[in-house]
Amino acid sequence: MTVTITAFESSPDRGRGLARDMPVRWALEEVGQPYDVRLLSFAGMKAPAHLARHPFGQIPTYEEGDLVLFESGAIVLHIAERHAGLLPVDADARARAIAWIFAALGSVEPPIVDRTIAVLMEGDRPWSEARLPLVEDRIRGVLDRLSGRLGHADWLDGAFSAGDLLMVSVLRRLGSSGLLDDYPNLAAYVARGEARPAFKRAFAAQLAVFTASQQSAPNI
Ligand SMILES: N[C@@H](CCC(=O)N[C@@H](CS)C(=O)NCC(=O)O)C(=O)O
Repeated sequence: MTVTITAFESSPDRGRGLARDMPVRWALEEVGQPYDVRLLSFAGMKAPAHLARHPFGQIPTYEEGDLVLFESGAIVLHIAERHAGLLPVDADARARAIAWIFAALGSVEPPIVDRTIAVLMEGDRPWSEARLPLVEDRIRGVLDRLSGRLGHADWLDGAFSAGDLLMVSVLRRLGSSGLLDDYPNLAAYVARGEARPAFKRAFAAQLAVFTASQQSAPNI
């Protein structure tokens, strides 16, 4: 059955693959499921047709026949449950991999997104300079624990899973912040994720959208 996802028509991160269509693309590539992409402008995301797919008017969404899903975590979990390769077969190991999905999105991502907001949207506020170190301390608190848990392992719990896919996706958002520099095992973990052929295909696909939109932009 044809799968269609939604993504930004014009990537705000200039093709760095930080938008949340990226983990969905990556999961689809990992399991070998082809997909179509419906590109949306910011106005298109808030139009009734898209609000019917996504209550908050955001990307990504996922359509497969009559099934319409939103939330990148729910979409990746759905893909992992329908196809082999992203969740262990053993029931307990599977439950733990799903716990890592929730950990990535519920425990690790919030302070990281908070930092992005602090830098990009609140940087001009008088209290911003005093607040940023507090936000970064909260990120370090989470990274300390995550780094300790990962130790020298390749992945968080045995073989690569949807939990790793989302954890790597979340950690990538730290980008040039320098916060991963103190955690060589986490930096190597992210690099390991990015080295996967499925990641590379997904990254190239989202970058191609950005490159094409740049070429079609008027030269002013
Ligand atoms: N928790 C949601 C967050 C979705 C989200 O924040 N999407 C962003 C792109 S990464 C978006 O659509 N931003 C535009 C907007 O909110 O208007 C998920 O994981 O899917």
